[in-house]
Amino acid sequence: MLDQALDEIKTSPNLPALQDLRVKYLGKKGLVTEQLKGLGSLEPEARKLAGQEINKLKTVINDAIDAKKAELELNALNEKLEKESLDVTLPGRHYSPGGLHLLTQVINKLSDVFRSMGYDVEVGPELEDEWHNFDALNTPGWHPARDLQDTFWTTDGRVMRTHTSPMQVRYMETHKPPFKIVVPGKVYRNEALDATHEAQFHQLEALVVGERVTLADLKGAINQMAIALMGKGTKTRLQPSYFPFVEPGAEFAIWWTHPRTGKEEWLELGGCGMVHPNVFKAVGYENVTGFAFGFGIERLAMVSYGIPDIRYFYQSDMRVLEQFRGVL
Ligand code: YSA
Repeated sequence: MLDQALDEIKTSPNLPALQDLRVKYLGKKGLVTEQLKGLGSLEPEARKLAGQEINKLKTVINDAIDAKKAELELNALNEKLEKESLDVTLPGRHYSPGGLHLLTQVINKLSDVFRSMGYDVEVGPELEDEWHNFDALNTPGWHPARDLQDTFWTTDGRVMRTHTSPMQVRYMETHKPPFKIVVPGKVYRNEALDATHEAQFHQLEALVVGERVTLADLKGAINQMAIALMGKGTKTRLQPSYFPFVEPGAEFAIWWTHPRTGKEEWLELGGCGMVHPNVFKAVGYENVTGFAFGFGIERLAMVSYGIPDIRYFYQSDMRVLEQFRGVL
C-alpha cells in the first residue's frame, strides 16, 4: 500500500486531488485508519508491532502529502507570478506635487519685500465689528463713504471686513509707535461681479507711524514696492482722492500694458494718504504722524501676469492654475 500511496501522491496533479488522497489514506474512513481499527483482534504483542508499523506508514504518507502540498503551492505561486509578471522598466505613475495658488505666492512675495524694508507682517480677523471697520476709521454711520463698501452683515451686527484698514486701528490699540506694518488678507464686498470685481478678494494694508513721517515717505514706500515687484524703472503715480481715514488722500497707480488691448495705461491699484487726526484720536495717539496705503492683491497679480479677468483666480481651473505653479 505504501508504494501505491507514494506513487499516487507523487503524480497528484493539483491541490484538490492531493486533498482527496489525504482523505483516501488518512481520513476517518481512510485505508490506513481502517488498518488501525483492525488491530483490536490481534494478540497484544503482535498488536504492538503492527501498531508501530501502521503509525510509521501513517507518518510517511502524511509527510509525503505535506511535501507534495508545499511543492504544488509553490508551483501555483510561480505560475501566478509568471502571469502577472512585472515590467520594472515601465515608467512610474505621476503624482502631481501640487503647488501654491498664485495669490498665495504674490502674498508671500509681498510679505518678503516688506520684511526686507523693515516692516512687520500682521494678520487680523475677517469678521469685524462696525467700530473697527468703519467708525474708528472716521466713517460714522451717516457717512456717504459707507455706501462704497456695501458688504455682508451678521445678524448680531458684525461685518465681514470690507478692507484691511480696520487692522490699522486694532494694531494701534495694542502697540506704541514708532512702527511699520503690513497686513495682507481677505476682504468682502457686496459687488456686481465683472472682470475686475469679485465679492471676496485680497488686500494688503500698510501703516507707518512715527514722529516725522511725511508724504514723501509714502511715495518712496510705494515706489520701492513697485520696483521690488516689477523691476527697475517701474513708474507709479499718486492722484488726489478721498478716503475718510486719510488727509490728504490719494489713489496710486502703476503703469502697465493691458494684456488684451496691448495699450499702455495707468492701473489704479489702491488708496493711500496721511493718517487722519481723527483716526489717531480714536486710538488715543498724540503727537505722531503716519501714512497708510491699501491695495487689491488680485489687481496686482493681474498686472504682473497679464491675467485679463479676476474670476480666473477663483474658478479652480487647472489649466489656469498650472500656468502659475512656482512662478515666484
Ligand atoms: C486707502 C487709504 C489708506 O490710507 C489705506 C487703505 C486704503 C484703501 C481702502 N481701505 C480701500 O479699500 N479702498 S478701495 O475701496 O478703493 O479698494 C482698494 C483696492 O482694492 C482697489 O483699488 C482695488 O484694487 C481693490 N478692490 C476694490 N474692490 C474690489 C477690488 N478688487 C477686486 N474686487 C473688488 N470688488
